[in-house]
Amino acid sequence: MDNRQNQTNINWYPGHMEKAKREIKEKMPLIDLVFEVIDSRMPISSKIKDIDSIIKNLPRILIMTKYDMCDQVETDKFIKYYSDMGYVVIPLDLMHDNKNIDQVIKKSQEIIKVMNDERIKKGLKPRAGRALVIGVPNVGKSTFINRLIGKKKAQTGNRPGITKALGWIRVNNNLELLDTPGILWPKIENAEEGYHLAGLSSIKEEVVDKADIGIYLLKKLYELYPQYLEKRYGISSISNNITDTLDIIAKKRGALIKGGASDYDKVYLIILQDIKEGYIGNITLDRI
Ligand SMILES: Nc1nc2c(ncn2[C@@H]2O[C@H](COP(=O)(O)OP(=O)(O)OP(=O)(O)O)[C@@H](O)[C@H]2O)c(=O)[nH]1
Ligand SMILES: [Mg+2]
Repeated sequence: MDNRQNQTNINWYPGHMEKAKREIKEKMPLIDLVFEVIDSRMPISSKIKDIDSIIKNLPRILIMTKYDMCDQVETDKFIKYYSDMGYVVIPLDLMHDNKNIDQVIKKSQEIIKVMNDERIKKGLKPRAGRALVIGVPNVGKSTFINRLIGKKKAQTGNRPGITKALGWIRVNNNLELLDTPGILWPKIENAEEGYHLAGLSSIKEEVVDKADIGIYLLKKLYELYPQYLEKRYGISSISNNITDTLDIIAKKRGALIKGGASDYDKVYLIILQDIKEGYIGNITLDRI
C-alpha cells in the first residue's frame, strides 16, 4: 500500500512534547516502576509507539482508563491480548468507583517489595518506590494519580495538554508518583490511529481538519455501532453522498445557517462532541 495516502496532516507533535519526552528520559534512572496509561476506547491507538524504548526492562503496569466509556465486549479482548503478552493489565473507571484501585496498590507494593529486598541484600536501607505515570494526552494520568492519593492534587481536564510539567506526588511512605504531560510520537503512520486520537481528545482540536475527522468518525460509527447513529440522529444508513447524511444530522440538531442551509462545521463539532463525551454511547474504536 502507498503509505503516503495513509497519513494524516495533523501537527500532533508540538515542541513541548519533545521537551517532556526528553525530561522523562532524564528521570528514568530514578524510576522503579511504570504505570503505562492507555484509553480503554482505543487500546492500540492510545499506546505510545516507542514506549518500550523509554520503559526498557522496568516493571510495568498497564492501566486502562475510561473503562466506563468503552464497549466492554471489545475492550475485554484487548485486556486478554495484553495479559497474554505478559502485561499486568488493570482496567479502571476513575469516575464512578474505586474498583481495582486496591489491585493497583497491591501490585505496586509487590514490585516495591522486590526492589527493597534487593536493596537490603546489598546492605542498603529500604525506601519508597518511585513510579512514572506515562501516556498520550488526556488518557487520565492525573485523574489516576488523584484517585490513588485520594485527593485532587494533580490538575485534570477533558482536553489534551493539561499537565504542563513533570511533578512528583507522594501517595504514602511506600510510593511516590511522577506525573507527566501527555506525549505522542513524531510521526503518526496510521491515519486511522490519528483520527481515533483526535476523536477522543488526545490531539488538540485546533490542529485537526474537522471535516476529515467528522466524516471519518461518522463512517466508523456506521461500521461499528450503526444502532447508535439510529438512536441519536435517526440515521439508518449512510448515503454514498455523505453530505445527504450530514444534512439529516444538521436538520435534526438545528445546525443551520441563515436561509436553512446546513452548517457543516457545526455538524462536525456535534459528532465530535457526542463521541468524546460519550453521549453517543459506549464505544471502542480499535479492533483486534
Ligand atoms: N468517564 C471517565 N472519565 C475519565 C476517566 N479517567 C479520566 N477521565 C476524564 O478524562 C479527562 C482527562 O483526564 P486527565 O487526568 O486530565 O488526563 P491526563 O492524561 O492527565 O491529560 P494531560 O495532562 O493533558 O496529558 C478528564 O476530564 C477526566 O475527568 C475514567 O476512567 N472515566
Ligand atoms: Mg495530566
